[in-house]
Order: sequence, then structure tokens, then C-alpha cells
Amino acid sequence: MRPFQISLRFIFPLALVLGGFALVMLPLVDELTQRWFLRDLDARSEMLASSLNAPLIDLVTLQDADSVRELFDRSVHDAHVRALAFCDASGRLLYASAGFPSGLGCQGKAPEGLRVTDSVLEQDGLSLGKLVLAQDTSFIERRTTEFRNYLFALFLMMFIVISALGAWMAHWSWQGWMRSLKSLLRRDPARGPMNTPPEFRPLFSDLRATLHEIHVERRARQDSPQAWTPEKLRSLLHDELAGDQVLVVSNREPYIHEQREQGIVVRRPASGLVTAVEPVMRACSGTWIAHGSGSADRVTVDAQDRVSVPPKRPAYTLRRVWLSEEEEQGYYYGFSNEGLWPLCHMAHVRPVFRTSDWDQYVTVNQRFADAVVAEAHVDDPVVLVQDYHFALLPRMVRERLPKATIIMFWHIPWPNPESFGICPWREELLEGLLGNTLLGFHTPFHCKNFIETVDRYLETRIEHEASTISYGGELTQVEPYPISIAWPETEVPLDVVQCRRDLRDELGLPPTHQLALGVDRLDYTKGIVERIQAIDRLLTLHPALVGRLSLLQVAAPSRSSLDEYQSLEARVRKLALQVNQDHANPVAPPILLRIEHFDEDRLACCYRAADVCMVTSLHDGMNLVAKEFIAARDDELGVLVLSQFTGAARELHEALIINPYHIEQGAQALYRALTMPEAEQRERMRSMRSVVRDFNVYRWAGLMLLDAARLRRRQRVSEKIHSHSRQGLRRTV
Ligand code: ADQ
Repeated sequence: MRPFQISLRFIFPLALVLGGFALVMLPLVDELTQRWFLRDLDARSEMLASSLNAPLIDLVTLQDADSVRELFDRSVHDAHVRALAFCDASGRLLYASAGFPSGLGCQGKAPEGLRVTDSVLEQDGLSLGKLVLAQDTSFIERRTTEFRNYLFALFLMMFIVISALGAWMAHWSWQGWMRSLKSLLRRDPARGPMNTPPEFRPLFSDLRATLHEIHVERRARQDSPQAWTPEKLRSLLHDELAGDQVLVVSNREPYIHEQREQGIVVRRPASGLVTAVEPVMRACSGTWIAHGSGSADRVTVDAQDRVSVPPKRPAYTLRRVWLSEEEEQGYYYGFSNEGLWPLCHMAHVRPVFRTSDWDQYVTVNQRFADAVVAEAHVDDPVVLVQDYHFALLPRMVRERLPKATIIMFWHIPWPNPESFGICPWREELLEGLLGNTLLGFHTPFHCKNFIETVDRYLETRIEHEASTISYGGELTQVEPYPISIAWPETEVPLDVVQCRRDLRDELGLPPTHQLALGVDRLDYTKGIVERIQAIDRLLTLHPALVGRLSLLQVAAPSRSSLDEYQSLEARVRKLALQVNQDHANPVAPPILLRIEHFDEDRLACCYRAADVCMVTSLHDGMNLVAKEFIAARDDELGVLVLSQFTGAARELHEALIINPYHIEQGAQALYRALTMPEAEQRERMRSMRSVVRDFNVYRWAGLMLLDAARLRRRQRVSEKIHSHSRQGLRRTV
């Protein structure tokens, strides 16, 4: 059908052109042929007249009427000469051949179908009279019509032949394109750029990249997101990974036991990673292996270094791994946070690489890999490795448990190959990561950067369209899985009005005081300095807001033993002080800086009490604060100002998106947020809430585990095939 439609697009213009051409040409051709025939007749009549001239003069002079008539009758045998006559000088008809029209005479008008010409006969300069020739012209009309018909038939034939040829070519080309496109869509590995039709070659990689993006997006949209709940995740684990052991490895533990004056307390760390992985562990009752960092951690574990968590309603096992101070310094603070963290974030802080840190990184990765092997009571557990602290662990586990399904999620951005290339141990890190079965990033862009980095520094085979990397005979699938939060379950929600009042009371602010909120770990990637500068700029531009607006910045202390973080804290404190001095007023300081960890409920209350939430990261894998703010706002009010350099900006299009480096722009966005009508706030918030509710953390984990289950099934089938063929071979031998 499609080639036929394409052909019609060609046939219609062709018919118009040929039809128009025929309309113009046919009358012209008619006229031309008539003129040719008449000229031919005239030439013939001249020839006849000159051949009759001499005998006729003799016979007329002799007045031999019979001979004249005989001469005339002989001459009219020419097909086109109907009759001949002779008129004397006075115009009297003297002789005429048989068939000379009676009424014609010497001066008469020729009837239709006849052409009359005459030729003067002279003797010695004296006119004897004239020879009259009557020629039949009816054949001219007949032949012209015939010629016109032939010509018309020729045009018609041309039209039919060209149309048929065009339709055939369209059909043939269409079939070829469709075949190529289908094999591209089918991701036919045999169809590399060289086997693609030449017209597709320039588009080949674009087409494949686009197809992959469409595939990812379609998969994201088609998986009935509303249905992703803890129950669905549980039943997925039950259906897809029934009986399989699930182990999680992360640096940060989900529960920290601290020794305080009043006794042992349990703390949950401020970490996006913990927020995201905890619901998975609750759902699958597995084992979480993490660094025991709390002062009371050792006294709360059993003989195998295990403790059941969450403390109030135990659902899974936490296995603690102990690190010496030196190890923690080198592996965690050194290589992970002074090396890899700045290496992967474009925040203009230089990475520091020390061999001693690297050595500790290798040792600790091995320690955790040993713990995984020790905790595994099957030979093919599902191991979920979290983050950049364990780039080497996947290969270490793979060497000891070759059948394990190792899934790793990289929670921070992946830089471009040039940036990554400055790491002295880049090949080792990449080899470690290629021990994974599945490697996840937040965005397709980070996946692309990773694949390009591998391509640059290792000898691998990369299938871009399938997003797989083959290294040393093993396959790693690289996919984007945008992380999210657990949508708050419908317990009795906190009252927004109450939260607004309570928080303002606590901060000593008037009830109508406008509040912007920042919640982060105190990290240089989060753009806290730029946020305070934007407030400063706003108050300079709109002095009427002084005393009516404050930024509550809640910054959880983080990595505070590192110089870079200490100087950040000092800078933030100094800047806050400066801004508060510059815009001093009797009502409230513009910057309310709280460098402390807030518990979950207190944080939820802050989100609800705020008019604006400011997420101004200079670079961020995802940023969960943005999503937590949205989830907390069941009143559908409040505005999110969001940095374009966060993964979240790819999903939350209704936020006010800013470039945090552009302080002026940040101030303008903040002003727009503070003055935004409620109707617009509702519209934006409603739309973002539906995104965050549907694309929640259960879906993040679910999609990753579904992919892992699919890869696991594939691996089991191929193992069966191998073992059958080995048995067959043995029998044959
Ligand atoms: P983080 O860099 O830690 O996470 P983010 O995603 O914002 O950044 O998560 C921070 C978490 O800590 C949030 O759950 C937040 O509520 C909590 N938090 C922050 N400050 C707090 C405070 N003062 N008191 C209490 N809680 C606080 C890394 C990557 C991110 C990625 C996550 C998840 O850097 O890009 O989104 O992992 O993959």
C-alpha cells in the first residue's frame, strides 16, 4: 500500500505534465501537418501545371477540344487532382475534365474538401487563359486526425510506461529501505554500517542511538508505572528471583549504632543511596554488607558481625565489615572522595590521586568481596553493588563466583573519556567495572560517557545498539535507571498549615515570613555558595524582601575531615554571616544556616513549610532532595528551583530550571517562584507529583532486577546448552 501511495505522488505530477504538454502540443501539431500537406499539394499542382503547359498551349491554339479533354482526363489520374479546366483570357470556361464541379466555373468559390489553384498560360507574352486545378483536400483532414490520434496514443503509452517504471522503482526502493530499517530495528548484529544501504550510512549511528533511546524511553513508559509499590517489588522478587539470594554491598550502612550519654542510639545517615536501596532490602529480606562506622556498631552485632534491621521491625540482615582508621582514610576519604568524587563531578575541584590511597582502595574492595563470598550460600547469588567506592569489587567477586549476577549502580555522574583519562588507574577501574553483569547509571548520557570511556581505554567489543560491552569473553549490559524515592505511604499526612506555623515559631519568624529551603550534605557539588549568593543578589535587587524572606539551609556535615570540605564549611559560614550583615534587619536574618542532620520527620516538616525549595547543584547524578520536596507537597503548593546539571532536571520539567553558576538567573528564578500565583504552582506541582509518584524507587529497583532476571535466565539457558553439548561430546568420545 505504502509504495503505491509513494508512486501516486509521482504519477499525478507526471499525468499533469504530460496532459498539459499534450493540450498545448496537439493543436500546434495539427496546424503544422496541415501546412505541410497544403505545401505538398501546391508543389504537385505546380509540377502538373508546368508539365501540361506546352501541350495545352498547342491544343488550345489548335482549338482541339477533344484532345484537350483527353489530356485533362489522363492527368487527373493523380490521386489528389480531382479535375482540370481551361478558362480563356476573358474568363470563360472552355474545356473541363469529367468531374469538374459544375457550379465552380472560372471565378467560383471552391466547395469544402477542394482546393482550387490556377496557372496562367502565355504565348509570346500574350495571355491565352489559365489552367484551373481542383485538388481534393479531404485526405488532409483525415490524415491530420490520424496523426493526432497516433500522437495522443504515444503520449498515453509514454505515461503508462513511465508510471509503471516509477511505481516499480518506488516499490523496489521501499522494499530495500524497509528491509534495512527492519534489520536495524531488530538490532541484527550482522548489519554493521558497511552492510547498510549507502543512503542510510550517514544516518547509521544516529539512527541506532535514537532507536536505543526510544527503546529506553518506551520501556520506561510502558511498564505500568502506577503499579510499582513495595508489594509489586516483593512479588517481582518472588516471581522472577524466587529462592535466589540477594546481597547488597555499599560503603554506608543503613543503620548506625552510636554510643551516647543516654545509651546506644540508632541513626539513619543522610544519604540518597540509603534512601533508595533500603526499600529493596525490606522487600527481599536479603543481606546488606556495609562498613560498620558507628561507635556502638561492634557491640550490637552477633558473632558473625550481623545485626537484624530495621531495629523496630527487623526485615533483613546487616553484615558489618570493619575497617582500620588507615584503611578508611585511604579507601574512603582518600581514593573515593578526594579522587573519584571530584573526578566524576564537574565542580572544578581537582582530584587528588595517591598511590597509598589506591592501595587501600584495592585492599578494602577485596575485603568486601571476601565478605560477599562468605555471605553467599549459593554459587549464583544476585549481588547489588552500590556506588563508586567499589569499582574493583565486581571483578573480584566474578573471579570467585563466576555464576553470580552482579548488578552495580553508579550513583554519581560518569565523566567524559578525557576527564576520566587523568586517573592513573583508569584501566584497572574499568576492568573492575566490567566484572558486572549489569551496570546502571542515572541517565542515558552517563551510560554514553561510560561506553565511550571503555572504548577509549580498553580493547573491547561494544554493541552500541544493544548497549553491551564484551570484555574477556564476558558481557556487561549498560543501562540507565533513574533513581527515585519511596512515595510516602498514606499514613496520616502532616498538616501543612501546622508545619508552616511550627517551623516559623521554631525559627522565630513571623507567620507570613517567606521561606526558601536548601537541604544537602555539605558538599561543594551542591552549589550551596551559589544559592546564598542568589539570595544576596535577590535582596539587593528587591530590598522590599529584606525582613520578609529567609533561606533555611540545612546542611548535613559530610566528609568533614577533608580539607576541601572544611574550607567549604568555613566559606559557607562566612558568606552566610556576610549576607546577614549586608541585609541586616530587625525581623529575621536572610540566611538561617543549620549545619546539622535533621531526622526524617523534621525534614518532611521543612519541605512542607517552605515556599520554595532550592536545588542548585553544580553537578549531581540525580538529586533526591528535589523529589522528596515534591513528594512532601500534597497541598500541591510550593515551587522547585532546580539546577539544569542534575539528573532530576531531565524528569522534572515543570521546575524552574536554572544554571546555578549564573547568580543573576538564580535570583530571578527565586523571585519568580516567590511571586508565582497559586494556580500556576498547583499546575506545576501536580504534574511533577505524578512523575515522582509513578517513577518511584520501587520502579528503579524493579526495572534493574527485571533486567537482571532476564540476563540470569539467558545465562542459565546457555549453561544448559553447554552442559548438553559437553555430555554429547563425552558420549561420542
Ligand atoms: P547525595 O549526594 O547524598 O546522593 P541526594 O540525592 O540529594 O545526594 O540525596 C541526599 C539525601 O540525604 C536525601 O535523601 C536527603 O533527604 C538527605 N539529606 C540531605 N541533607 C540532609 C540533612 N541535613 N539532614 C537529613 N537528611 C539530609 C548520591 C548522588 C546523587 C544521587 C543519590 C542517589 O550524589 O546524585 O541522587 O546518590 O543515587
